Order: sequence, then structure tokens, then C-alpha cells
Amino acid sequence: MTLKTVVAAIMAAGFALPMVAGAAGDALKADQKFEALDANKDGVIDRQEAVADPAVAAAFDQIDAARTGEITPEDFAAWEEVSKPMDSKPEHPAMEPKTPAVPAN
Ligand SMILES: [Ca+2]
Repeated sequence: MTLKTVVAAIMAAGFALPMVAGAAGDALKADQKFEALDANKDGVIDRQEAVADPAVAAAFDQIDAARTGEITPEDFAAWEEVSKPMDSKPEHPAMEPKTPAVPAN
């Protein structure tokens, strides 16, 4: 193994780690939010439960892509992924569809 290879490996690891950590952090955050909203712990968020979070209530039909009247963990995670609120501003308008935040390069 040459020094160049070692440096390349370290750089690759350095780039990969924050990405993995970031993805895991987002997933955990969405998961915790989902559980907090699922008041009766039946595994889905219905309209009554959604009112606890104004942003979720406003975007309910958008999140509930399959129009089942319930938000599944998958629906919620997908919505969290595209909506990505800047901070924790519940009044952040989530109605307009947004393109996923993909780095330009
Ligand atoms: Ca529920």
C-alpha cells in the first residue's frame, strides 16, 4: 500500500462518515417526530393527531401521498426529506412542492 493509497483511503473515510452520520441523524429526528405525533401509538398519524403540528396538518394531503387518511412512517420520512425545515419553525409553509436539497456538485 503506497502512501497515496493510504491518504486516499483516509480522505474517503473522512467524506463518508459525516454523510452516514447526517443521514442517521435525519432519520432519527423524523422518527422521533413521528412517534411524538402518533399519540395513540397505532403506528400511523391520523388527521386528529396531525393538528398537534401545524406544518404537518397543513401538508397532510401532501404527506399522505396514497390518500389513505393516515400518515405512515414511510410517508412521513419521505416528506421530511423533501420539506427539510430550516430550523424548528412550525409555521414554515410546507404546501408548495420543493425539490430535494441536492448539493450542486
Ligand atoms: Ca395514531
